[in-house]
Amino acid sequence: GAANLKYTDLLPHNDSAFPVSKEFLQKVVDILMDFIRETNDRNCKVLDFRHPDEMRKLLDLEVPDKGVELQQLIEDCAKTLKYQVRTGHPHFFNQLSCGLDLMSMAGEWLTATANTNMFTYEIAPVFILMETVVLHKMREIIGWNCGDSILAPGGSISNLYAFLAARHRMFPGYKEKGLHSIKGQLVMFTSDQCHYSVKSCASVGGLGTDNCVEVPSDKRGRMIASELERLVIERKSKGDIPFFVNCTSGTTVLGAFDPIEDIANICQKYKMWLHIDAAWGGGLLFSKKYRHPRLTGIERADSVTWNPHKLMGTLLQCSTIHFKEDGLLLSCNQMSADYLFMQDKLYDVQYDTGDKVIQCGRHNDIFKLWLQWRAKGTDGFEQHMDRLMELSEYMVKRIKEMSDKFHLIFEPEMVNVSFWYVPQRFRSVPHSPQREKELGKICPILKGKMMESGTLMVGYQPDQDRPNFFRNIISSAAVRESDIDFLLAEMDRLGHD
Ligand code: ABU
Repeated sequence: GAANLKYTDLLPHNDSAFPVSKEFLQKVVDILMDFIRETNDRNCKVLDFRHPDEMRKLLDLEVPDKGVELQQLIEDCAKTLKYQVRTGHPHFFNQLSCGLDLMSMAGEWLTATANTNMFTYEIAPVFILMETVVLHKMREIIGWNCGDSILAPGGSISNLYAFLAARHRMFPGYKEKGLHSIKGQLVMFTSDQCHYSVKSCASVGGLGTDNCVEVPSDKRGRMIASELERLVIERKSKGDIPFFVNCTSGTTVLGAFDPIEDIANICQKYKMWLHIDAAWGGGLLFSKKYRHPRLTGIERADSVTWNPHKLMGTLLQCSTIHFKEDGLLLSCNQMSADYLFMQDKLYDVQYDTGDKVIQCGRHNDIFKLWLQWRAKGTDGFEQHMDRLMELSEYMVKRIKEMSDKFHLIFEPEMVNVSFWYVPQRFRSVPHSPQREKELGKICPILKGKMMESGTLMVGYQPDQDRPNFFRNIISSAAVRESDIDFLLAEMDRLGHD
């Protein structure tokens, strides 16, 4: 047993410790298995919510001067997962990333054991080659037979890579000379529904957020292309330099798709870089049924962000950024650190991909995606997308059938279903801005009840046009029609006057 044993009884501290190390790790695996079983058990709760003060008292989080015994560490592992929200539970609809794909998880376990860094072929040969193959395949699905790509730590950083490459393409001198090499004010454009990381590019990249112009969107959250052109002309007439447009394919809240073709025409006319943030909606590229018209024209983009950790269900985190032009990522970001990226190595150093990014250390996010893709095949991803959309359509249908209890905001373009719960006292009241205001007040109260009961998690938020409303996400392979029925019944049970 693990009693009285400490980490010094494990490998590599004790050469004959393989049996003890194996026993310890198997106990950890048992805890993981319990978590996986409970995650997939509809009779288990999604979470055991505690307020931070209470949680702090339930846990011993101190990092001591003298290390604790293995037995205690095993208990620590179990307790940590006990209070973790089960994001793979079929009744977790709260984030864009839901679900627990076991193949991808197996990949993550192997990745952790290999424990390597993704900057050079020298120390990650198989993983670097996998990255090359998978990213090439993703570019083909976008519609390119050329280009370059990289895995980045999240969609926000992927978007930043696009911004940096766009500026480098237009002003290659910026890398050496900095801000003063650009005579004029650079301006970028994005819809008022875009992910906040786009605005952050303007801040981080030295433009200032005032020079990230928010283009109005229509009632369904899609950028109004004529407004984009009007704002580009307006900024040009002031002497500014419009250079970058972010077009969102799958907005965070409403799941809206900006009109790519119209935006691409404007980018072409005014010689601006077209970036498509398909972090969320990119998965629909797999689907012959749903790809068009949502992503029609995506191949006209200069760069595309696409996060497998969202619709594709790859374990967190797994984000990709793709460029139509090869060589740009390297020339933009290369620093040629001569302790890492020596040019006289025994192999072809173009595989030392770490010099293409602004990070040094880079986590291995490819193996879990590669293994998952091997298991599902491209066809499996297509079926997954079609199923998620089918379930969303089912939810919309059920909400419409229960229109006394739920108010659908509009028919969504993807798996974001936006609605209000209507308690008894508002059911006979005609819909109006005042009623919306009242329904909005109910969202945080009902969400609080969901978390306290631990049976369900659905997100809510306000937007420019509405007070709080619920945004339900179906991106988990665990969800079935009966889970949607449960969701609506449970909201009604918890929300009842
Ligand atoms: N854009 C990050 C994901 C946000 C969400 O899960 O709602």
